[in-house]
Amino acid sequence: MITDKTWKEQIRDPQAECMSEDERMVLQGEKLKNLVKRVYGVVPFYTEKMKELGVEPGDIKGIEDITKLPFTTKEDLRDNYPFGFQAVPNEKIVRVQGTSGTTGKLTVMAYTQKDVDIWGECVARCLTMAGLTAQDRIHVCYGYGLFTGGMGLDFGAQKLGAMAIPMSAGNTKRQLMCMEDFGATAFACTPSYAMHLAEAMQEAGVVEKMKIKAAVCGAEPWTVEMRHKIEEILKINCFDIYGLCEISGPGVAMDCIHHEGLHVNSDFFYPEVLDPATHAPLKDGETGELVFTTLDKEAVPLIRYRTKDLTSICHETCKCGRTTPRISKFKGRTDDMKVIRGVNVFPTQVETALFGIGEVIPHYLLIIDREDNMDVLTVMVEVDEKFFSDEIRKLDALRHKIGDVLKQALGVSVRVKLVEPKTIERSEGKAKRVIDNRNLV
Ligand code: DLL
Repeated sequence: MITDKTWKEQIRDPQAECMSEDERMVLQGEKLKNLVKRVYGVVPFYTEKMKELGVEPGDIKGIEDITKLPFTTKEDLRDNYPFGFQAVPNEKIVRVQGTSGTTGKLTVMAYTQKDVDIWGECVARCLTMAGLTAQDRIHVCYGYGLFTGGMGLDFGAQKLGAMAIPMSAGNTKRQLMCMEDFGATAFACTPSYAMHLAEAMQEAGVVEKMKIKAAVCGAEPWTVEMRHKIEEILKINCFDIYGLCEISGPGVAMDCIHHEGLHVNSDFFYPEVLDPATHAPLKDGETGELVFTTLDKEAVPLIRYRTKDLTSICHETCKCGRTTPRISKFKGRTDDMKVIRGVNVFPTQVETALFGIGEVIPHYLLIIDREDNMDVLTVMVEVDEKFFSDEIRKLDALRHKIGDVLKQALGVSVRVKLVEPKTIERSEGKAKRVIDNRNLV
């Protein structure tokens, strides 16, 4: 759906984003050789791992040699917390950002000025992909602070020459007031918060007053159905932006107006999709774990970082003209996937199924318990105000209908708990979709 009549495809750096596959591989190969030389003998982790594998910097002659190199995991970063992977002297570091894992210590990443510049450039490419230019005013409601969302979008807006409005998360009423008063033309936040903002604008009757034409949403998995819903309410175009703190932050990849996968800024970040169990490279279209090598990063370069995100890759040229490899919308993470009575379940499957049911709204929560040694999945679902009824019979029928749809979609039976509109907590950052009580037992 291209809702903006003045829409015109723009590419910020055609040389980088539209180069041939061969040219890109040569560039990536040169950068990889240089990267290995930069870390070998400097970052003890890589020196030791390469010695263990019997690989020396001279063995890396091109990008195809990447498979000779060791992997890096989140656990490795934790073991070297906070700055054990640093590859440059302290005086070159200009900032740190972090990610708050659900368990254990933070993952902290340092940046040189060049790292920040490249990060901003990647986000600027993404914003251009969303049709934005220096004329635009970008309302950023990702959190500022250690989380990379706020600063990342800010750096990108600045590079583009657009106006960054650094709102950070929270206080929805104030967000709407500033969006309207400052004439914001785009906003950036998590998809779950975008949905909440869309509903809030609708309720306040201010949709028509807004100048918003695009939203740049990411940081958590979301479905195409959720994108359509936000686009429909606000009559805008929504885009899916991906990134992770370890690799830089938002802007590692984003989908263009054709929404046929997220374009990876692969002149800076080399993507591989591997079988999570065997680590064998997968063919285009096959789903596996996304692994990234940061080709240019100076402060904390990472080799073959295992993201745990599940996706597939496509190397065909996109309708937009970009030749950058595209990764499919994320299904979830290897550690997001819940195994319920032997069946693999992702929260996004529940989201897709719920969008097919007219009477509910896409706010949901999965609760997993163990009763008599059996996994029990309860899905809490909000009923749309229009359909909420005092009649037990009607609600019972709806509950059964949702239960049948979910069983069909997931392959396991589900207990459905209907709740009144606005009962499930709205998140201002990443939404919490699952409570797994089984670990507590
Ligand atoms: O979430 C960076 C970011 C900020 C991306 C703002 C987009 C927008 P972390 O906190 O390190 O960084 O979390 C990274 O979030 O490995 C994915 O599991 C998930 N994630 C990020 N973007 C998407 C997306 C930021 N578009 C982790 N779709 C990643 C699905 C996403 N999952």
